[in-house]
Amino acid sequence: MPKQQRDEIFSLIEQEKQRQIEMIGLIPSENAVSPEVSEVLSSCLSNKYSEGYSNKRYYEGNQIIDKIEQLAGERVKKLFGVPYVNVQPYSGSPANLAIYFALMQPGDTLLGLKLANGGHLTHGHPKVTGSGTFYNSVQYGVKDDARIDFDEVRELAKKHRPKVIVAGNTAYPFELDFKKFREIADEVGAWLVADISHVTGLVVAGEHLSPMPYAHVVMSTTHKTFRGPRGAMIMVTHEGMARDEKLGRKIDAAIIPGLQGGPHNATTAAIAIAAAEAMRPEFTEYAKRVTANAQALAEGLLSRGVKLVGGGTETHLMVIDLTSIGAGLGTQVAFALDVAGIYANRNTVPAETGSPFFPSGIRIGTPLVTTRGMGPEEMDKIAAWIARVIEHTTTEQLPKGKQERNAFLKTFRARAQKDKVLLSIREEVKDMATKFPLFKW
Ligand code: DSN
Repeated sequence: MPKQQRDEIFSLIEQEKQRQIEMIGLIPSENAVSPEVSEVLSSCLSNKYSEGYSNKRYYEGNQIIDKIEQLAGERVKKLFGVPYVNVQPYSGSPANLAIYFALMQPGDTLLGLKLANGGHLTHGHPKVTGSGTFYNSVQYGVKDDARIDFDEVRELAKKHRPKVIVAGNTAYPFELDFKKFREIADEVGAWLVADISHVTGLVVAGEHLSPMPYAHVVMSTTHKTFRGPRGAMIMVTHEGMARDEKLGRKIDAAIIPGLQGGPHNATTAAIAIAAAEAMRPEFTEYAKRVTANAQALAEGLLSRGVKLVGGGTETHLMVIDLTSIGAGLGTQVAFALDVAGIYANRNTVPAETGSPFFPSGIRIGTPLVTTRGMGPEEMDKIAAWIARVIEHTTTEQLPKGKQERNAFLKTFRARAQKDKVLLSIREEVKDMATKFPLFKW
């Protein structure tokens, strides 16, 4: 390969690494993997095709891959105390689709949490998603206190008789009550699917209620608080097996031939590594520090007058609510934070008065900063920087019309990139962030 072409991509990777080291990452679905997970991901395993399952492959030469996949499966089953797991899903979205494919017919009813209230696109977001168009999607929401409205869940379940109820989220700061979901699922004969992608690490450490005694099927991505490679796993719990002993085989068939081709074997091996890491006492300590840091970050923000959806957090994440300052300010604040060295993502809030592109919230969380070894003292500093950025960049309200908004954003971005206050915060952030390596137990 010509050196220049090689260097082009390797220098960009180096720049991205430097960006990650110098900045503070608060996107709650991101993390940094251990050197071992990283090494396995770049191994020769990705050279191999292995469609099928152990001892039943469609390609030869899979003697070793079989052992790797079995090892990954055994470790995950042991970690979560479940009788079945499939570690082949490419990521959370295809994994959720595979579960629906196994449990429902097109047109059957799916009940999930609204995207704007903290749910995920694949939980039946209407019109634009597969889950919202292949199935009859009905969506529940949250109450004024930003907690799930279980009266509404029950009412909708009784009215629409869903085949599947999804208990899961991506921007919901409170613990999910799987027991209540299961009671409702039983009342209408629905399957209960728990999507614990965000909180898997917390579940392992006992920092979040486990869905295993309640849900029939549990899905998790493997790269968020679980801190493994980008991938996913689908578990069938004893509850699921009791209801349908062939459920595992149905999930397998939904993955391949249903929706996927060859599994990503390097990812499978990295899941085996991550599962072993999650069995260590250091991981439990890590997950406890994630929630303690989230508490410290929330307190630091609240004490500086920054409002949070639901008034706080019980997990690793929280959503800053800018509504009281002005509708739709999330986009400009997220951009300004990025200039200041802190990256997060704009997000809708439950009582949204902005729009999906100009929402009024910022979603933040502590999995990555905790992996880097930061603690409550650093969380307070981060809260102070966020509060300064919000105060500094929300003096102007967002204009009303679409064109006016886009024009405003363009000039806002140009100004922010040269803004002295934001750039001086960026230096302070860099000074602190570079003291913490990307991965530290
Ligand atoms: N994109 C993930 C998240 O940020 O929560 C969910 O798919």
